[in-house]
Amino acid sequence: MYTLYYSPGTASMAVHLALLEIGTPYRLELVDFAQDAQHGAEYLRLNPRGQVPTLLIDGVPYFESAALLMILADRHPEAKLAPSVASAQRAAWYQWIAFLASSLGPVYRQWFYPQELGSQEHPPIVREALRQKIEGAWSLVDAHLAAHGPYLLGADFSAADLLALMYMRWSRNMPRPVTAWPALRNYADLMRSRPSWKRMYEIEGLAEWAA
Ligand SMILES: N[C@@H](CCC(=O)N[C@@H](CS)C(=O)NCC(=O)O)C(=O)O
Repeated sequence: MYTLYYSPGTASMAVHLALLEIGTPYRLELVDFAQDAQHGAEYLRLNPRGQVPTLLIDGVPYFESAALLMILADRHPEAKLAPSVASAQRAAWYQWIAFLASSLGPVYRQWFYPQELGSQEHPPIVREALRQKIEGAWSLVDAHLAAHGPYLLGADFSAADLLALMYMRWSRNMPRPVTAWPALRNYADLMRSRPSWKRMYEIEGLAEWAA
């Protein structure tokens, strides 16, 4: 049994999508950012980073969205969220998950949390550097999809695409949203047509960037 500690539209989104794709029973626990619940003693016992997501698996808490996607994919091979172990596709799957989690995750975090770099608002030079890093990563993905799409692994959808979808959504109010790149635009549309996306929007009460 799974319990997902989440906040709407945040890094818990990819894990929520994976649970819906799998079709396994799960419970949702809202972590109320308005009440700073992510820093409360009770939640910090589950996730010492004070962040979402946290996934309880049979009562044991785990964190980091990319890791949670890989754990769920391995626990539910029938959902085909990961290619078979030792296949060439599996190697590419690790590559894309690691690329997204390391090249986009921390930089988005810096973009959205300037106080962690010491100011309430980034000085223009820092914001520009972060913008370039994010757009550089998306340009790489766009070129890959244009040559080898429609999914990150080619013909087959996988959990790597759920991680990409979450990060794509976060670009919606940035200077260059992913929909400004042609292949990324098609990819976003393809991913947003999945039933799991529509269901997650209903459950989390989201509206912006629905389709
Ligand atoms: N690397 C982490 C990042 C998690 C993260 O930054 N979560 C944000 C929401 S997107 C959060 O919990 N923010 C609340 C806070 O830091 O106070 C992951 O991918 O799980």
